[in-house]
Amino acid sequence: MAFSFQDMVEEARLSARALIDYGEHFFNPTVRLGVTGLSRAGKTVFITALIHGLTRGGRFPVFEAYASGRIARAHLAPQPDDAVPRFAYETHLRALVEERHWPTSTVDISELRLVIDYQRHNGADRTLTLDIVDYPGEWLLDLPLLQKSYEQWSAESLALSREAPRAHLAADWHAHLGALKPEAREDEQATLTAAKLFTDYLRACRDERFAMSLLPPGRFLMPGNLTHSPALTFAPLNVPIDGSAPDGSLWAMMVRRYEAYKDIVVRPFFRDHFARLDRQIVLVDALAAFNAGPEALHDLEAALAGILDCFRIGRTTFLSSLFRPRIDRILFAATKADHLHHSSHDRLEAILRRTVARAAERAAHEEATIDVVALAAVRATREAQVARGREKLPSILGTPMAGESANGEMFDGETEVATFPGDLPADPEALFAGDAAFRGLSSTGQDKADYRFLRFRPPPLERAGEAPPALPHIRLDRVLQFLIGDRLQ
Ligand SMILES: Nc1nc2c(ncn2[C@@H]2O[C@H](COP(=O)(O)OP(=O)(O)OP(=O)(O)O)[C@@H](O)[C@H]2O)c(=O)[nH]1
Ligand SMILES: [Mg+2]
Repeated sequence: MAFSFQDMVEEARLSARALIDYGEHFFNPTVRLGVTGLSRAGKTVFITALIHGLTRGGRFPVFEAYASGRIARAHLAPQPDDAVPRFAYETHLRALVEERHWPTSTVDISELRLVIDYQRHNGADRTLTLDIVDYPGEWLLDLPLLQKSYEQWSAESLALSREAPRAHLAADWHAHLGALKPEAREDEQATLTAAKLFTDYLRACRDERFAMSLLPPGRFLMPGNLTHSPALTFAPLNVPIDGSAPDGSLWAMMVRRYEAYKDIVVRPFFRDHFARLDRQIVLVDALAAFNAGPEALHDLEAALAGILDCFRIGRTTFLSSLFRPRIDRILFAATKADHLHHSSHDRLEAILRRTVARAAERAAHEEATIDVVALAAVRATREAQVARGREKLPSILGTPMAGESANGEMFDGETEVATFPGDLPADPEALFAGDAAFRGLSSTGQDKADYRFLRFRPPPLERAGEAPPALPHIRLDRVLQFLIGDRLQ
């Protein structure tokens, strides 16, 4: 592989940063835990519940250090990185506990430091610092761009946009693209229109009816302070993969901006955040894909493969073997399992395992250990058996959010109802058997879809005296055991 001057500079910066981190970690053992997932996957709720559980006494029987009483105390410490926003834990917790509302959507990276005082198995007192970094999964899916030329990226994006259900959503953009001549003189207005139509198409794909996952470049849908900047104003063109752009052409302008996107957005993210992580949890909203249909599930599979590739790209892109990205444990977690009866939790886990299987096999020879889990960071439902005729159906009880509807009934956000969420298949392959494997919102109405998961409000909590109430969860302790259990021996 050829390395450019830029790669060398990048490598030097990475190494310097890694040296500083190494020095700090030597005196003060630290785990940097990355929490990621696509938009609405459940990152904010997960981190809030995790911190709350560790600092205020959650019920974690499977988290050994905690259950055996070896953790004396866990407390928040000042956020260490001056340039990264602090994770607004207190605000998010208040929303959940006091108001029974889910936290508002977050679009940027944020970070929080938790310090855990514990006793080793041999009796010695120790401290582990846990830095938790919340960042959008969309940023991660940008990393593969580092290895792609503009022409390659254009060809891949175009091929993807011609598949169902994307082709329909891309019609306006395709029509505009058909009239563009890549070799013609550069033209700001044509570029602006192309970028806008391309972004509209990406946004339409994200709608809950389609729930597509693979939508790079990530910042097009969450531009933040780069809104309208040239680095975000480009789009794919119909150009040959091995062609090169004539000087002064529209094509050359797109290439320049695509490269600027990599320089301004992708490389700094890699260097300042991704390369510094030790452990990673990837949250996945599989239920949103079941709601939408088989295409959404296939897209999710491709996105997860892309995410797993990122961990490899990190290892092969940069020169040094000494300061390579060091993530050694990756957990894929299907969130919101409280929407299912517990009899289906293992099935959800099996489906997620199947979804990441192919990509995980390829990654098997890498240093990272990979696992999957189905969890609910905050359990919003209870379980009950509801009689229907002679049958007893395993149901879940919860308060649907105001505005949710099912079977023609609109909910007010106050009334608790029992729903029968439907069974997931015992054999995950059943869901992957082609585009007719199950019916989702992308091809049929709400009433005919095979899965329809309602959104519930956070649960009412019982207070015992002054102590803050514990948040109910599903398998959060298993997650903790996998992610940091070995560092608390
Ligand atoms: N029932 C249930 N719903 C959840 C849970 N976690 C998240 N949700 C739902 O998913 C939505 C998104 O959760 P967030 O934690 O805000 O997701 P996020 O990944 O931080 O989303 P962005 O900040 O928009 O990227 C919430 O508003 C809830 O409706 C859970 O454990 N149980
Ligand atoms: Mg968030």
